[in-house]
Amino acid sequence: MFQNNPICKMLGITYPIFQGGMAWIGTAELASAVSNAGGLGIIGAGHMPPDVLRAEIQKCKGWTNKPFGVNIMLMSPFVKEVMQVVLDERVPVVTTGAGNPGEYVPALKEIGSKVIPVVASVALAKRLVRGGADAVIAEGTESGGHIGEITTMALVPQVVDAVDVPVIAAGGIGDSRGMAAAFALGAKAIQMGSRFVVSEECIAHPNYKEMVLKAKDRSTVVTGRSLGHPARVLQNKLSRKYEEMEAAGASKDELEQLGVGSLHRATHEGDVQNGSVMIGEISGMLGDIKPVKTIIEDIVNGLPGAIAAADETTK
Ligand code: TUI
Repeated sequence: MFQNNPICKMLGITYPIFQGGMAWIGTAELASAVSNAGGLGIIGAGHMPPDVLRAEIQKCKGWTNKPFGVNIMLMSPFVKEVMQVVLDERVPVVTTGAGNPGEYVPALKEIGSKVIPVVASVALAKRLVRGGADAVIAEGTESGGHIGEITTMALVPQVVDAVDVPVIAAGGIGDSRGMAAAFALGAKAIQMGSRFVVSEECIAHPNYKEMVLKAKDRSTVVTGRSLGHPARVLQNKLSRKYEEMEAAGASKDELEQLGVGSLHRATHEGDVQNGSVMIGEISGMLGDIKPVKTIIEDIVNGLPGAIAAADETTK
C-alpha cells in the first residue's frame, strides 16, 4: 500500500498521514510518535521562542530516525528567528500556517527542506506553488484553531485543479472514511490534528482531552472573526464571554486581551472553562484515547473497507 503515493515518495514516509503542527501540544513527544508509526509528525512552533524550538527539535531527533516536520505559525512574533532555527537544524519538512510564507521559501529550499504551506484559498495555493512550494495542505474551515472560510469538501478539489503539486487535505478528517473521501477529492495525503489530540502521547492536560471526548457535533464555535483571525474552539465560559463582549461593541484591544495566554491555560493548566479549547468539528466522533500507532493503523486498515463501501454504492 502507498508504494506509488507521491507524498510518501517525496518525504520517505510509510503512510500519507500528517499530524497537524499544533501550538503547545504538537511537541516532540507527539511528533516523534507519529513519525515512528510511519506518518509525518510535526512540531508546532506556535509562539515558541527560538531556543525552545531548538530544544524540541533536538528531542525529536533523539526519539526518531524517521523524517519529521516543524510547523511555523506566521503570526508568531519570533517568526524570523524560528525560521533560522529550522534552517540551522536542517529540518526535513517545514509546514506553515496563518499567513503567506512566500519570502521564506527560497532559503528553505536552498538547504533541501520540503516546503509545504497550509492554504485556505486557491489564490494563495497558486502563488506559493509558483514560488517553489513542494506541496500544499488545503485546510477547510472544519479544522480547529485558526481557520479559513471554505469547507474541505469545496476547497480541496479546487486547489487540486489549480496546482500541479500534490495536495494534502486537512479539516474534518478523523477516520478511514474521511481519508477515502480526501482521496476521492484528489488529495494525495491527509493531515489530522484533533484525532491526535486524544492520543496517549499528546501532552495536553487530561481535562482538555476529556472535554474533547465529551464534545458533540455542534460543540464548537468560531470566535475572533471581528479581529480578522477566526479560531474554532469548544464552547465554554471564555467563548461565551467573548461573544457577549463582541455583541456589546468591545474594542479590538479588549477582545485581543481575552485571548492572551488562553490556549496555554487550557492545554497545560487544564482550565477548560477560562481557556481556549481549540479543536475541529470532528470532535463529536472522537470517543477514545488511543496510542498514536493504533490511531494510524486503524485508519490505514479501515481504508480498503471505506473505499469498497463507496464503490458498493455505485452498483
Ligand atoms: O494555523 C493554523 N491553525 C492555528 S495557528 C494557531 S495559534 C494562533 N494563536 C493566536 C491567533 C491565531 C492563531 C492555532 N491554530 N492553521 C493553518 C491555517 N492557515 N489555517 C488558515 C490559514 C491561513 C489563513 C490565511 C493560511 C494563509 C492565509 O493567508 C493569508 C494571506 O496572506 O493570504
